[in-house]
Amino acid sequence: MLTDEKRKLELMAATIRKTALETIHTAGSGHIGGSFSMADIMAVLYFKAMNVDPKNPDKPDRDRLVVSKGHCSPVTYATLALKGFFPIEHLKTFRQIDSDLSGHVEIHVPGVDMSGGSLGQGLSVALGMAMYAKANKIGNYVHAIMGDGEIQEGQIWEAAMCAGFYKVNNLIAFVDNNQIQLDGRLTEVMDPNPIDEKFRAFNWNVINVNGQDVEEIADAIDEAKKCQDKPTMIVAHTTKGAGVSVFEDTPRFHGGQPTPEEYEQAIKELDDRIASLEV
Ligand SMILES: Cc1ncc(C[n+]2csc(CCOP(=O)(O)OP(=O)(O)O)c2C)c(N)n1
Repeated sequence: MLTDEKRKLELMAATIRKTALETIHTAGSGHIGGSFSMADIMAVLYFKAMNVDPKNPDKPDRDRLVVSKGHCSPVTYATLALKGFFPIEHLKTFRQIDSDLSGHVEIHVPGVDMSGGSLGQGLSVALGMAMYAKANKIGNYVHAIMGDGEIQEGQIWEAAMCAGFYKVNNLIAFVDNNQIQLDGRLTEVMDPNPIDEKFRAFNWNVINVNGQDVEEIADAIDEAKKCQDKPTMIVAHTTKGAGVSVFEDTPRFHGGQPTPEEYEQAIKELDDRIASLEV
């Protein structure tokens, strides 16, 4: 990847984080930790990899993304707004009564391909979309992003078995492996690691990446598209709350809110990062 492209994607990831945090702050609620850990994946998907058109959000041959960890609506809505699916100003209505931007991703928001919130269902939905696309020779890719706590759900493994058996190679999934779920650390609750070996056993093409490295993420997606006979699982090794020191690897920021001082510090860190990446 050219240095300038990498810088632009990093700038986008930092801008997505800041926009998501401001959105949560205005609402007074929302999930910071899991939004921040997947921000780099979102930057690469929407600003490099995915064939989508904000002016024509329903075009039939578009690539799809199922945000299976549907509580991460802040990062999803921030990304879609920055991409131009709806005005950034609209984010101020997040989680307000009568707003379409609710706390979990909703399909009626322009650019959203599937509603989420009840964890464990997204891989099955993405698999269905991918199989439909293959059967109808649409030629697009279907992506899904799951949490590492989420994959404790049994339905994930039924979809994993089916996708591997039927060689659904237009399915590109991610696990945001940030090691923290709602109740604390995976190792204290029920650890699904090693995730790569499990998906490999289900006949998936598995790629491990640093999920905070836009170049590694982009390379893995390119590699996934070359694989002709398997679905791809990109195990993204991430840090919950990545990008702001006070949020990083801290279970409290799964759904908890920063103090006013922590918020100011977070915005300052993100502003500094953005300034360092702007030319
Ligand atoms: C079926 C279901 N059970 C429980 C919840 C409540 N819940 C919301 S987020 C969450 C933790 C998810 O952890 P993880 O998948 O690791 O997400 P991340 O850390 O990336 O935010 C839980 C249990 C839910 N949304 N759906």
